[in-house]
Amino acid sequence: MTPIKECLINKKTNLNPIWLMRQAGRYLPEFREIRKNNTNFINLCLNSNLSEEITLQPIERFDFDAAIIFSDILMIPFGLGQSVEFKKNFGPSLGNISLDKLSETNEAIFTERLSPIYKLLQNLSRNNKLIDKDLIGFVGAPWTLLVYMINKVSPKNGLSKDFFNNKELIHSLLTIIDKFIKIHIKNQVNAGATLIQVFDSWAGLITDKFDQYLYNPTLSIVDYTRQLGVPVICFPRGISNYSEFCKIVNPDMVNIDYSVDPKELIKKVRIPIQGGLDPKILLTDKENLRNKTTKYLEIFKNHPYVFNLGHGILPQTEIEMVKELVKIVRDFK
Ligand code: 1CP
Repeated sequence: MTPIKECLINKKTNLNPIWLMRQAGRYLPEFREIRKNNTNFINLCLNSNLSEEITLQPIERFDFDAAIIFSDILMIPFGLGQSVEFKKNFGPSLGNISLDKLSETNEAIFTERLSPIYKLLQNLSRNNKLIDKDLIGFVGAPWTLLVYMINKVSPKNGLSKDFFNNKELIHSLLTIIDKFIKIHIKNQVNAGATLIQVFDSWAGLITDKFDQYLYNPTLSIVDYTRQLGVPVICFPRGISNYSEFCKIVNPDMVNIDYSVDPKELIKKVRIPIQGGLDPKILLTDKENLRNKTTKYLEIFKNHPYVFNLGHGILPQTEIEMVKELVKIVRDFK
């Protein structure tokens, strides 16, 4: 059994397996080299050979315990026929949606559009470099996908004023999103994903109706993934009540962000925990990195814990600091 599964399923402590969110990508020179010649990000995600190479780059450098496929949460809107573009120094930009147009996409069409992602997983699951490692497939959570599909650009400066205006659209979209997230998970599992992570990057923007936007839709995805026999990790970034989330949604593991006090959380939460370290710590110095990393490891000594960050690794992170982080975690006794 892989170290992450030992932790998740057998609740082993002190193993401290490690992988990093966004480990494949922007901070790696070998990624930037490939990206330079592949300016269309969606096409890069749909190139199984290059995606395989990019997925393996951090494994070759740092020997992480899991590979996360090089893809994006916005491949679901793309698969549904909504246009998705990534603009330099701006981020994602999505096209207008109409329910009529979305309803033209059935399971077969969606699966065909995203077939290179499933081919990527099939190839990786046969790759010797991933023996004894997990292969992580992922999806955006319903709320976060709803946000991008309606807001059409990153909500980092807030949701548009009219975001909640069309209740019928929101209701219908959530039904469609639920269906296609499940199809995408099923396809990834059939192609060899051994774990699924659900990224709810904008969960912190939910201020009321938690049942409608956070708990019920996420629970539906978690229950479905479990039925497929694959463990599921949830990352509801920025929410204020992780212990309530764990009680209601009860995923196999929860990834915490860096605003969570880990000492307080383990008093209330029994399920395995992943992550927490502020990615900005990797931009400081080795001594500070050691102190902050060791703090997490000490706190989680008697709790099943997978080392990770409290959000994705930052583009300006130096390779040397990532190497040091892996060493600190592996040497911890
Ligand atoms: O070179 C580039 O400019 C592309 C940068 C990039 C990369 C490397 C984007 C654009 N996506 C990715 C890959 C990616 N995205 C992965 C696989 C690689 C890995 O994890 O190692 C994963 C898991 C994601 C997930 C993702 N995409 C999330 C959830 C995690 C998070 O960071 O919160 C989100 C919100 C996205 C949307 C997205 N993709 C890319 C950008 C710039 C954004 C928007 C972020 C925003 O709204 O501000």
